[in-house]
Amino acid sequence: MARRSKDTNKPAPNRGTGGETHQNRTGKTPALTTNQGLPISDNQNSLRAGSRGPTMLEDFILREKITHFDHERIPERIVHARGSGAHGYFQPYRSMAQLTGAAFLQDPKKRTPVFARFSTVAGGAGSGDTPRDVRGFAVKFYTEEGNFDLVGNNIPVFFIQDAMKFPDLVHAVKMEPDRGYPQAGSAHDTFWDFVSLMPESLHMIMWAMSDRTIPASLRMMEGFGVHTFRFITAAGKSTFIKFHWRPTIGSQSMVWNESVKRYGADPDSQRRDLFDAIANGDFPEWELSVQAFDQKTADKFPFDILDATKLIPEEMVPLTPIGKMVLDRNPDNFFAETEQVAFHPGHVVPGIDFTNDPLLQGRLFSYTDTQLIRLGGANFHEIPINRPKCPMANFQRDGVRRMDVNKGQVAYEPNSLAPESPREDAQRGFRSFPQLEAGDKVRERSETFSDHYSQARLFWRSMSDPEQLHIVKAYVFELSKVQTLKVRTRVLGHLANIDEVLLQRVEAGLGMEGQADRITPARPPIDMKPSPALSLIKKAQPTLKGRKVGVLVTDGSDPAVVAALRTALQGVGARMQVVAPKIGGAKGKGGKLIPADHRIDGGPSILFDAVVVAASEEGAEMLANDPATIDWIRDAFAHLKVIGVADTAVNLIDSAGITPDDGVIAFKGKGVGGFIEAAMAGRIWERENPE
Ligand code: HDE
Repeated sequence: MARRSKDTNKPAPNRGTGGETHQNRTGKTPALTTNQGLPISDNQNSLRAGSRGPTMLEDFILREKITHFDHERIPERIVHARGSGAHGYFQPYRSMAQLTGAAFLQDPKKRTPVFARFSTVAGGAGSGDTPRDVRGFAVKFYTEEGNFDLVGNNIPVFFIQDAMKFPDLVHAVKMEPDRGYPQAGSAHDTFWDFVSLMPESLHMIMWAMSDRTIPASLRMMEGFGVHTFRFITAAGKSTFIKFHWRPTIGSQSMVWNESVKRYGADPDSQRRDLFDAIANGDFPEWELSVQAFDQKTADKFPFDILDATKLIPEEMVPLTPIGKMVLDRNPDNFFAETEQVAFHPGHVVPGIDFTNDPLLQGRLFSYTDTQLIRLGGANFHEIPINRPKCPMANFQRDGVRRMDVNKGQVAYEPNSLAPESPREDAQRGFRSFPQLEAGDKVRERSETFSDHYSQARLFWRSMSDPEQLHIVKAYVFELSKVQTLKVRTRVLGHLANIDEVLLQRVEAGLGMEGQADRITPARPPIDMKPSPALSLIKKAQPTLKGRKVGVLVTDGSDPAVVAALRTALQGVGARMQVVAPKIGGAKGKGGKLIPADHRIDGGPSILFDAVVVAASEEGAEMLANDPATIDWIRDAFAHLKVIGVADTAVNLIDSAGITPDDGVIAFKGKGVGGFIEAAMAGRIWERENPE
């Protein structure tokens, strides 16, 4: 007879025989079950032959759990793998009926639910948030006429003109296939080799080397639809449009050294920042605008509106604001929503249509195709995040992981057996704009696509001095990582066609004066009028809205100063976080606890937009030789941040070896108000070392 050494049916105690924790169900908590609903008695131990014996194949509970775990990952996105998302809504300012019949743009009272996903492009899903990279800016509008996806980037142009080149571009920028690095970075030979042979990429490269690719926060990024689309009115009139998103708190970028250090200090800094802001009720907002223009205007541009490497300066066609997006809810489940969301530029609604941009045309194929492999079959539209929120009905059936249980005998159309089944809608159904198309069947790019340098020059000449300096430094940094000399000289050749001053500065930074491998442009560049709207610094408004300020305190710090700062910062819409030697907080002057958000080495100044050193005199003495504290102050200074200094902390600034300048604000003279005013003005560009 089988022998049982103990009764395994009795309720598990809070601690098992091996000392492991067991949490037992109480009246209110639900039972933990298998996927078949079977209550589980022990979630800590597998079934084994004796407490020190081998695990048994019979353990169907263990096998179910491990099998599910083994399949928890799906293939990640080939590009834009690393992303962060949020829910929200879009609301138009007024009816846009004069431009489009799209139902969600008619009524200023109507809120359309949205889900937005921001991403880096090159790195894998587990890479960090702050490499130098383009950011994806994709928004799904769940409109009453179906889902509209605006799948854009934080840069208004793209690297290539034809979808045919996309796999090459991505293979060139991704980690090199033999060595498996670099992860999430363009500073390597294959990327620069490719772009040096692709003059059409040079405009986008200027943007990629600019501050745009190191945004301070996802909440502060501009977004662009990139391609020219069409708005179509109810009466069928077409207007060309370009989509623009503008964050209402303004745009801001990091400096390069800061972004490098942030990657280490907190690889999730931007995902965390977005999540925290929404959790704190500080909802990110963007204004959606369009540049709207007709064919006659398009014909006057010195570039082709079908060429995705070109933008339309706002000074030529101003932005028409059409509404606002607010992101006010974090995902409940990252995987189910942010990972499984499937965007597609082909998801449009009546009133929005495509143009013949050959990059867009290729995208219209790619996105469904990629979801088939990524989300495991043709039914990805049934995943809750992808389902339209309006009625959806057709005769598509079956397939892997079909969730809908479609009823009835009829799965075809036309039919007479199911008169209640879905039918065409001649009035409200989507109709493509009937553009006349005629031409030879060719593999040929239009000659109107051949000016590759004028807009790169326009961008360079539209930048402020600090932005130009950053571009030069970025080229020098990236090209210094390129080991193949002829790739470097070829890139210099392109710079010669953009701007001689840019060329000279980059050559000097590389120590490669006069080595440009000159390239004859397909079409000589022209001088376009600079566009100040392209410069983030020129259009920045003084603000601390949505910004984070770190305050360093120690035992003995004055709680009144900390409280005054908090009130003042809240008043201007900023968030304050306290950094102390210990996470338990600091014992303030008079014995009052000042709670801490970070320990000093876990909350480096890299995470903040401006900082305050509010150590007590004793605290300043104690931290004078603490490397994390000295880095905290020195980094803030090197990253051009405004530093407020409480009266008691002046010596600590000395200990960090900093010579105070206009951005180091002593509370003694200027008070908390003086600090806030300086911090609102942004970074101290004068502090920056020239190249
Ligand atoms: Fe994408 N792109 N793309 N792209 N793209 C993808 O779709 C592709 C392009 C953009 O958060 C993929 O679901 C081709 C331009 C964003 O889920 C894939 C071409 C722009 C996202 C794909 C382009 C974008 C993607 C990978 C050249 C800016 C992330 C996974 C013809 C206007 C969306 C996926 C998200 C994702 C293909 C060019 C933006 C493979 C073939 C230009 C924001 O289908």
